[in-house]
Parts: sequence; C-alpha cells; structure tokens
Amino acid sequence: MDFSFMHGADLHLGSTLSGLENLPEVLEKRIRDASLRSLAKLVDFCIDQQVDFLLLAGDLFEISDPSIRVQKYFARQMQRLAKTEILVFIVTGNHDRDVFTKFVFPLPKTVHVLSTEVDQHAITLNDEHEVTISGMSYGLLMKGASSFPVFPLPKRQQINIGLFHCDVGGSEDSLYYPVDLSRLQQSGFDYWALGHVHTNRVWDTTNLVVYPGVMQGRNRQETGPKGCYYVTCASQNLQAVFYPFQDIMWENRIVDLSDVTIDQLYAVIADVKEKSRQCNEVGVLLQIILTGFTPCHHALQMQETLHDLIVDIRVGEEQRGDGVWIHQIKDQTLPVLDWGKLENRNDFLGELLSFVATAIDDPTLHKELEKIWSTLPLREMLFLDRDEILNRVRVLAVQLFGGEQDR
Ligand SMILES: [Mn+2]
Repeated sequence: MDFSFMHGADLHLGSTLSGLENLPEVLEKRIRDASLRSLAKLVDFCIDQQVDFLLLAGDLFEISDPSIRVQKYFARQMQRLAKTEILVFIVTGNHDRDVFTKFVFPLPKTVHVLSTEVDQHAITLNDEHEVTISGMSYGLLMKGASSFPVFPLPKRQQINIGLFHCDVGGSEDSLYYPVDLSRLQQSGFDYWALGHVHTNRVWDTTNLVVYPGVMQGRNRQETGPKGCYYVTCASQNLQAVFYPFQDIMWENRIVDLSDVTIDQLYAVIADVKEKSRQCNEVGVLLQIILTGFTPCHHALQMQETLHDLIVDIRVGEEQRGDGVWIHQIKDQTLPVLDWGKLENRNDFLGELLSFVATAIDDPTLHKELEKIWSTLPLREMLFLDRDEILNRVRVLAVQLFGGEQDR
C-alpha cells in the first residue's frame, strides 16, 4: 500500500437526535453526545490504521455557531490527530458555512480548512507519492447548475482528489451546487470526496465518486450503519471500504404477527429485541411495526396493551452499551376474517370482496397503485406495501358493509 486516507462528511456535530420522548436521563445524555462519540471513534480508527490524512466534506457541525462544548470537543479530537501527524483537510457545507471564521479554540497546524474559492493542497506522502487535494468551502449560497465551481485540471502522475459539499444529480435550481455525475466522472480526478447526501453511496466507474453519508443517524429515517470510507492506494489504484462509526443506530423492524396469539406477544417482541442486539454491536433505537391478520389485533387496539409491553421490554436497556431501546411500536395489524365465507356472500360485500380477490393479481391495478404510491409523501415511513394496502381495503369494506364480526 502506498498510502491511505479517511473520508467522512455530514457529522452534524452537536445535533440532537429527534423523535424520541420520555427518555431516561442516562440515555438522554448518551443521545446528546452520540454525534461527538462517532467523531471520537473515527479519530480512534485513523490513529489505529495510521492513515496519512483525513478528509471532511462539509456539515461537520449542525449549525455555524456550535456550542463551546462542541467546539472544544472537536478541537480536542483534532489535537489527537495532530499528535500522530495525521493531516486533516476540511471544507464546510450548507449547515456550517462560516463556522471556522469564528471558532473559539485554536486548531493545530495539521488541520487545513479550505477557502471559499477553489483551494489546492499538494502533499507528498512517504517521500514519493504525490497527492493534490482541490476543494472549496461554502461561501455565499448560489443557486443553479452554473454555480458549480471550476476545478483545476488534474495533475499528471499524481493522485487528484476533489473535496466538496454538493448535490450530485440535483435539479437545476438546487441550492446546494448541483452537478451532473458525468462531469465528476470526466474530470480526470481519481476520487471525489463529497458531502451533503445523508446515505452512503459510491459510484465506481472511471473514478470513485463517494458520499459517506451521515456519521450518526439523527432520526428514524436515517437507519442502518453510518460511517466513513477508508481509502487505500496501491500502485495508483484507489479502493474505498465503508466503516461504521455511529454510537447508536436507528433501526426499523417489521414483525408479522399472523401466527401469533396474544399470550405469545411478549416473547415474540423480546425475541425481536434480542435479534436486533445480536446484529449490532452498538446501541439501537428500534421501531417495531406490527403487521398481519392476527388474533392479537383486538388486544392491540386497547391502548394499554402496547403501553405495558413497551414499558416492560425497555427495563434495563438504557444501562447497556449494546442496549436496544424500543422507541415505538406501531400497530398495523388487521383482524382475522373468514375470507372464503365473506367472498361467497350473496350481496354487495361478497361481490366487492371477490372482485378485490381477483384484482390483487391484476397487473393494470398494480401499475395504477404504483402511480398513486410514488406520489405519497414520506411513503417509506408508512411501512405499507401494495398487498398491505389491498388488505386494508378489504377490511375496510367488511367494516363499512357489515360483514361478519371478526373471530
Ligand atoms: Mn448534511
């Protein structure tokens, strides 16, 4: 290996995780510091792996005026890197545009904050490998595709890296430096270290164009592992591998209760919790979505059922490093009904239900549903697929047109 570096972005240091209520004090504290702890984990990794430099591609801070405590924490982590001579190159993003112009704590000389005009840093690593980093911090916000800065031509016989906070594939009037992927791919740069988009993504074609995503999920939409890319260079070839650094992970699990009776419910949920723990080394903020035509449906309609369950299942979790905190159980279950009997009824309801039963396999209907579906806001948060929606239609029909009482 010739050299190696880390690429992170969107740390959003100082942001609090949203959508959580009534947390025990110890968990509230952990959540308040989750973004900071993820930075410390990244720095640990840089030191352990002895990377040559670290790139941070904007939105390091949630706001341009982070608290003194957050600033101090950041400065301390930068000093840790400086002690082991790991260079740091930073551009700011839309959240933390001018944060470093008023930073309270001095940063070590090894930390380079790039200016708001395209800025270049040439470094020689291990006495022979030349790397040029070109990037730009956010200046005044400029709208539109024409705002994308002109980067200098790549230097021959060197590794050329672009460092920027921008919106790849963003629409023409995007506020965040929209740019076509092809422009980055044809730039002649070997690696684009980007920030802005919160899910990690790598385009590995002519070169590497990379979004690490956020480093600590901030709400229930930002699920799964969050981290940075560890990039190694061997014989002028770059390879990027993702490493998670979040302190606590958001997760959603859908649990089908079709074959579950109410006396089994506690055990089933406890099992889901343990499975989540086994899959993740860090803490988890878990949302459980209950689905299926289930004998549990009626009990779940009573408010205290879920309330009691969630209180019991949380006991002791806040004390564990690998604690699984169930922040919500969503009930999307449906009652068990005798569909055969209902469809055979000699009335409007029978006709309607047998129509739906055949329509379920109709590709034209699927297409129409897909169209409606794609326009729904926050559809990924609804946890309803096409079959779920049709099932809901069937149950609603039974309720509206006086079908049998569910069993
Ligand atoms: Mn961001």
